[in-house]
Amino acid sequence: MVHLSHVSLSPRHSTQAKPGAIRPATNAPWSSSADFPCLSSPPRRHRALRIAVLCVAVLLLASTPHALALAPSSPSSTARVQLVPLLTHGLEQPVFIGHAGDHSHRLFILEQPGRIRILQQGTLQPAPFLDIASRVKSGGERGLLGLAFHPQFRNNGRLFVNYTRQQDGATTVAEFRISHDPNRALPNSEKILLVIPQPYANHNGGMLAFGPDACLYIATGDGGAGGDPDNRGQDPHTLLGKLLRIDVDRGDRYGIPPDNPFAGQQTGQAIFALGFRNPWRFSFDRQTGALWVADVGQHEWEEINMVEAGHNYGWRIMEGAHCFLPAQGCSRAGLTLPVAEYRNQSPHCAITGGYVYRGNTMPFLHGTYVFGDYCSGQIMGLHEGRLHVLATSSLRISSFGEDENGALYVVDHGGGIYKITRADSP
Ligand SMILES: [Ca+2]
Repeated sequence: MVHLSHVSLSPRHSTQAKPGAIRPATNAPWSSSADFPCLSSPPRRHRALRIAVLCVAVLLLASTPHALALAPSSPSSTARVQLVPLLTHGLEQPVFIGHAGDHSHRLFILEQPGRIRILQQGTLQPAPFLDIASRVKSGGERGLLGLAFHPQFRNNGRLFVNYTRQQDGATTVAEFRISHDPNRALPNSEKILLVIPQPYANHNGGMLAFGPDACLYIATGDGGAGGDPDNRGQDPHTLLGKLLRIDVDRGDRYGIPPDNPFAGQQTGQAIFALGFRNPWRFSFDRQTGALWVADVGQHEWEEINMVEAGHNYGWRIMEGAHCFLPAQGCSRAGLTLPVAEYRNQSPHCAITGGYVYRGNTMPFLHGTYVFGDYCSGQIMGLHEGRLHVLATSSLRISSFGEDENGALYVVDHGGGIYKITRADSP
């Protein structure tokens, strides 16, 4: 159970947009591009903080190469977390939870078969927010996998999903819009932005999130099978095995931010970073803007990366901080190593990326990257280069999520939603 050293409480960062009610679709001009374009580069404060955080990470990596492996709970810890159940039935294979940033304090839950559900004031709404199950091929690593609300959602009603499409299993990123009823999106409003054919059923990535630059980031897996047989993670001409970055406020379907690493080239313009195997979940630190990507490993290592534009995170040359192909003596030139890793031996099997905690009820957890493992059910934290076990559970952790206040939630693939609280909370 948890034992984290106390850390100082930093000022909370407000992610709130300007006040105002949710506008029904018929009254909204859908003209967000004029007020909130995807920036060509991140805001300066985010960039400066990201560089500072990265420097710390690099120093830790350089000075303590063996500190990466999972450490036991710190004996100096003075605080613990617990999981408080919010929902334990009524959901089918939930794989994500998040908020719309619209001050409504609703939580939106993705059901893998193809529905978005709303948890409002503690009650699961019976009618889905969106039901596209007939368009989704679900099962295994396929299904409705990602959801992101436009940064100006409360004004423009635009949301984005990532799903495996029914007819051929291709990864599909599509936009939908809300209806007159703020608790219902319009199934027929679908606008498909991006279709990426999948050579195999597994490793579909799936996460979507807007960065502090208002660009939409998309995680893709390496296409599947095992060992990335076609070396897609390293191939800059395919969108598989990458983190992508697009501008949903420009272009016909989307635009390419001009500072994307391959923006001026024939292919791969949407690529932001490469060398991933199956980056199932990633997140932005709401205070610093740092981009944390958890990449699911092959047979040995689960890894956490701090991601920067144009960097290569190694797969399939490396698995975590270790050579994969070749198994020994690989060249690390030009590769960026993870900031942390742990072995995926039993009971662990696959990392589920989480969030840097920025809520205001657990100061001891402030600044800790909270994540978990799908098979072991352990909730873990990375803070100042050390890994800690924060809590143990029997959950199959499919995702984490944040609410508008920065509180963290755990999603149990078996059908539950849990809030992370202090162990001494009622
Ligand atoms: Ca890697």
